[in-house]
Amino acid sequence: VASDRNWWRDCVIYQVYVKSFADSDGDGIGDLDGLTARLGHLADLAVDGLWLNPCYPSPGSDGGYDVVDYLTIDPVYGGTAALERLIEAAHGHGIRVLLDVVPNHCSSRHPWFQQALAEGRDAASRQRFLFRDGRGTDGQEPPNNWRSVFGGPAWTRVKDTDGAPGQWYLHLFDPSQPDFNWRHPEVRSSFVQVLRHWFDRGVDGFRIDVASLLVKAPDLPDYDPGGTRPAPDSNQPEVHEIYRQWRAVANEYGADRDLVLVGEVWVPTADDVAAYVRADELHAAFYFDLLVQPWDARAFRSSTQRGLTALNAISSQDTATQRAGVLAWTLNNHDAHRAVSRYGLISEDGSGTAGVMGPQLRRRGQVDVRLGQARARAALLFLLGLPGSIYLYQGEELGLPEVLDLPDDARRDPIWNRSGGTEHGRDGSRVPLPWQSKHPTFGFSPDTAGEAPWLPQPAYFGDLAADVQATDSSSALSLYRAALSARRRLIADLTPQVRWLPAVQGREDVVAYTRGKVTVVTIFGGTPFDLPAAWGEIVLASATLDGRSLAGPGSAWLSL
Ligand code: TEU
Repeated sequence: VASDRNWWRDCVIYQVYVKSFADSDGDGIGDLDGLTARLGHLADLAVDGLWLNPCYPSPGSDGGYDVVDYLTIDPVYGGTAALERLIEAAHGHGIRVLLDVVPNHCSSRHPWFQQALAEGRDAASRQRFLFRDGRGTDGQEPPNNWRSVFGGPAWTRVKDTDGAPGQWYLHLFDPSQPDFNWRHPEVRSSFVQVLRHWFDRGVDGFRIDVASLLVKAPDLPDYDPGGTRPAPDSNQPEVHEIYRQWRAVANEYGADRDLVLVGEVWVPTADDVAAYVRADELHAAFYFDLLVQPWDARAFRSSTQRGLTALNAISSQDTATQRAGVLAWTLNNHDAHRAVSRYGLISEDGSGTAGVMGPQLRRRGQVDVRLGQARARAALLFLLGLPGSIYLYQGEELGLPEVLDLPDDARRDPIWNRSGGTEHGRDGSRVPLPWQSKHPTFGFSPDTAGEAPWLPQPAYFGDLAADVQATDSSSALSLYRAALSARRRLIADLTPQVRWLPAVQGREDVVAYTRGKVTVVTIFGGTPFDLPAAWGEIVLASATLDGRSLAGPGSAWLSL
């Protein structure tokens, strides 16, 4: 039965930040034909699917998460025809394509928001958003105390049609990203239409942006940090109804298509995450708890187990025909500092990090890149052994560090401005990829390109270019290739459950788990570790082996 082997239950998805992957036309901006031309890289890596960051028409005030038209692809990325070419070519390699759907908010230039502004305070068109009168004298104060994730208040005041100060609208992110009112039926039906539109064009699924935020508490009460959960701006119970409806839409396309919906859910607990993958909801939900852990044996192990325990609780309600979804594990994305730099941070510079997840995701300071790379390699093998779906972010297969020293005038992330320049934001993980060490722009753009890459590449990217790494068996790229193909080979032998092994050789810094015949072991510290013979043959290792002695930090896979 097809439903026994849903591809998304144990897939590896590669996240493409399209703007920074490969530029085919020389305008300094990555595009879909550039991606299509480089599909060989992804087929060689043996990924099962791609998730593309938003490439819809957008003013680009938040990297495309400010959408003007959900039903077309921006010409700067090649337009809808380029997406069709990509899908066909990717499917030819057996690679599926997921788009990013952004349902919490649109661009302030979206026709609906423009209409709401133009028609004034009593217009029905305002009901699609969250307009409210202000508090205080003449409504000068925002309607409540909510803060934007990017810093500052979550409300902006508009002018009435006569030019006088008018109502306020809610934006949990930038003021250029007004939040939709998800209690409005037209908002609901329009997104069902968006899903069908792309499913009908061969898209295999969606990553759902800030999936937990869509519904707000009725009456929009003040946020009380000591108050009861959920907070009024997040994770309201009614949000789950939306995904039941979306799941039903995906199901209509049948077992052959086996479409996938994966939610970006920044929610407080593992149980909150697991609730999104109940059998009739999303197929997968990101488990970010692991992404925010420090490089520490106990932290990795307990975070992982919290996720698995929560998922098991949900899965205990499985029936013969209805099964819960899976966790989506990840250590990198376009919002976080790259793992190499997070794990290689040796001293902090004490600078502020704004935003909800900023502090854990984007600490700044001095980085030991070699140490960070060794730890990130070890983390990869830890991750790839876990049950569920795995999400990789472009450039991690090259061991790229976060670019922490971009010139300030190059920064594009709205966090930079909204924090008054105290937080650098997320541009450092979005720098265009190096493909060919000896070419201008390291092969990101054609040699004859008229424009420089939209973010400047540091000179050391040349040493990390894909072409250099492809022929170096000790490179990050070679490890990623070997690890993904090992995962593919062994997956059928893996038991669904993870069993943690007791501390071996008194080493508190070593974590090991088994899934049937296969053992995954990670050394968090710097001391070598003797791989017990009882664990079987060494399948692969992220660090140097001397016989059965594995250098730390490092991970190995073994099989009986
Ligand atoms: O991000 C959601 C989000 O809240 C965080 O990842 C956020 O970027 C970070 O906490 C700020 O400190 C999603 C997208 O992944 C992100 O790129 C968008 O900017 C955001 O939604 C708004 O659409």
